[in-house]
Amino acid sequence: MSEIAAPAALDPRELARLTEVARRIRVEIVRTVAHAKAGHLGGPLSAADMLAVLYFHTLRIRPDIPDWPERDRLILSKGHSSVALYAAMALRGYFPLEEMATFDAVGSRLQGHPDMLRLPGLDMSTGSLGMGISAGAGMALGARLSGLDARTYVILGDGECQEGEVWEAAMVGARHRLDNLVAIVDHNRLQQFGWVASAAPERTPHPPHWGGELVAKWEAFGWRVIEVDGHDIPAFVGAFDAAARPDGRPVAVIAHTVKGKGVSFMEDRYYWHTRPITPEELAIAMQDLGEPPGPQAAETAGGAR
Ligand SMILES: Cc1ncc(C[n+]2csc(CCOP(=O)(O)OP(=O)(O)O)c2C)c(N)n1
Ligand SMILES: [Mg+2]
Repeated sequence: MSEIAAPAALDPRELARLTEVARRIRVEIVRTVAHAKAGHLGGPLSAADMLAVLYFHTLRIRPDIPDWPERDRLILSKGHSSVALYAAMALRGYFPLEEMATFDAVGSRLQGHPDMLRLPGLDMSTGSLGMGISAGAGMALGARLSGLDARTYVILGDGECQEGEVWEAAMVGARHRLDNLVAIVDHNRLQQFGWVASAAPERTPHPPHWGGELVAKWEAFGWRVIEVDGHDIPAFVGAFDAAARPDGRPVAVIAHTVKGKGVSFMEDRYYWHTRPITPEELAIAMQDLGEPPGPQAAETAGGAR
């Protein structure tokens, strides 16, 4: 039986702070992809709230010492959502926010997919889907063998969970009772070209809602499963607090999310997985995200790389 995360009783000021961080992550995602004229939007936007809670509340990290040995580890296994990770890291102080303007450019530390050899603070290079959870299992095992109480968090896409390697790692996690390992599945029910019935009813043989399938799979592989509304910040805090109370099993947090969350015309539309955004669309997106139009937004829209 999966658990449903009980919302944490957050101080209203802390809730307001985390909510604002998530909003700013979304603004940076859209602005950065518009400026770069390349990049992903749907997946980064669906992961903004989990990243805000992780980087600003849950993770034990020191941005001033990115390789601090006792830090918690975070792997963005769905590496195509790098722009969301970079936004969270910049806001948290790993590097100047202005550097976001170099996203995906030749020579930048902010590559289209995370490169740990370039950017301090990245625990793993990702982009080839299915691999992050294996690295995470190794890190969790390593932490235990080294006597560190660091925790390892891995963010996966739901489409990514079709990769066989995910389930090989899941078996390893259960076999070694890695209860310091937390997989977070961004369950937005879409991948690159659709999936659910609403995306292409005539083409998809899948049931219209397959949420139960992923819960049942992680449980069948011996993991403790916690379900959460992936855009509910107190519920996320509650889920991560619960995950930090070990019971001998690795934890899968199944986060029910909306792809493109926060931008009206992107929500639940698979074709916003990756797509250039026009200046007109950028203006609407900024309005949706409660960002006042400013010179920076206008400049960004037309800016060359
Ligand atoms: C091994 C591998 N196959 C294919 C791709 C290309 N690809 C990038 S994103 C994506 C869809 C991922 O969907 P999902 O995991 O659901 O991510 P999200 O919805 O959060 O964007 C695909 C197929 C890849 N990066 N790696
Ligand atoms: Mg998905």
